[in-house]
Amino acid sequence: MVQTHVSSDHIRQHFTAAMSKMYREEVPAYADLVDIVDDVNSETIAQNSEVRNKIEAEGGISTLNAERHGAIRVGKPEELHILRRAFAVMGMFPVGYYDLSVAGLPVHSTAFRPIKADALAKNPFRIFTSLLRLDHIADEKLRNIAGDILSKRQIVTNRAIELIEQAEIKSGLSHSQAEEFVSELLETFRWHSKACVDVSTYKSLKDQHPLIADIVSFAGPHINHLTPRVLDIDEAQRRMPLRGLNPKDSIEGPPLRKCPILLRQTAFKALNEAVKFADENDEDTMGKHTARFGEIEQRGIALTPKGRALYDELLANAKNKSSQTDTPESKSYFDILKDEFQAFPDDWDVMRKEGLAYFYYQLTQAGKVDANSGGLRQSLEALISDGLVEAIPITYQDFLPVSAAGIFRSNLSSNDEKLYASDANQAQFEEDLGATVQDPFALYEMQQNHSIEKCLKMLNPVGCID
Ligand code: OOG
Ligand code: NI
Repeated sequence: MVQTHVSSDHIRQHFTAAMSKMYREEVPAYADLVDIVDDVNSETIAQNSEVRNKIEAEGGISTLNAERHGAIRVGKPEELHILRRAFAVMGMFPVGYYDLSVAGLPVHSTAFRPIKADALAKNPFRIFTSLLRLDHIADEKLRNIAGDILSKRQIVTNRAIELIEQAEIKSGLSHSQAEEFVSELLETFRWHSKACVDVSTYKSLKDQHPLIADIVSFAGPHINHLTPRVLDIDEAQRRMPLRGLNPKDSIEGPPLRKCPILLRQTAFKALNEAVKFADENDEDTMGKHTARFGEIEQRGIALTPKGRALYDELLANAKNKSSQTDTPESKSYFDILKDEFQAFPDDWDVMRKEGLAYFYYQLTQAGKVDANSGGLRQSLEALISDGLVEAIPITYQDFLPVSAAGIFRSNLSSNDEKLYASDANQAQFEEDLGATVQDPFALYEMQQNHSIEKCLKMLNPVGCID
């Protein structure tokens, strides 16, 4: 009997909704953040018809409301490997390598996400996934203890593994298998209020680095935050304290602009939660662990390597200046950032002509009429200025290492903004992952180039043009 498969997009949608429900139940403060986002989004849509039309075109409010990303931290190569296979069932593939050793964090990361434009449009859910680098634990004895603890755990249920194998062999899952897969996989990301280490081991791991304690002390890689999309991140940041949430000091990423670039994100700081250590039996001896928080994001256009280099330079300047002028009467980080970014053109046309950002090209209504009459011979620029082709910004789908470090830091109660020597090891990461990570720039460039080819082919069915 031929079984019909559900699409990987459908499984991802289902998984996103299930994760959202679980996390709102586990972390009530996160449910409050979602309320703020819902309010800000509906107010923005009501006040701004341009935004309203854009959201409608993107699939309406239910597409808008689905979470955009989450994050987990795994402890050993086998865990990264099996999760890569699990995410593939949902059409999520590793894109980008993030070396967080430069921020003094003992992890390196990738983001599992959909690749194709139509899959991203349906549901762009990404999981930022970090792998612990055991070799970054300086104390040899502790390194061995951590390695031992991790070697004993299995983070994916046996049934989930069977279903992953099924999906790989049969190139998909049936409807009921997909439902079972999502509910089995959810177990991997669930919170465990009972640690699998005793208090003293926890303390030594935490002394080494709080991130190590978070990764090693529990039975699995609990989801540590989810991130919905907000249409006005500055307003949502302002509202957090009014709802009793404690936001991080500043929004990560570029300043507010007319033409948004890359990714702006902020979070409320991680909660101090009760956990029971392995050697504590008495209800009164609950310990504390800080790990889980809620985040919001607002995305802009994807930048080319040239645009990204400019972004990195301006951001580094702003960070340097603000650390030098730390007096009460000095300018705020936000003002310094805004000043620095004056040097980044805030105009789609200029950004496009200077090759700073990626665009998707399509025929305008007039272009379609012309295509039918045939015989055009013009360059892309001429077609744009004649109103036959239009350039639409391509949304950035990835993450930013400096921002990610800021998010990690604010949730590990660490103010260490020092830069450390890079210890990138993408080859090792890919070996552990069992696959290569895709280059985000190459994906955007391919999308842009395909769109140009398609326009030119439609306008010049037989001819060649420059
Ligand atoms: C991941 C932090 C990075 C982001 O949005 O940049 C991240 C973590 O805390 O595990 O999620
Ligand atoms: Ni995040």
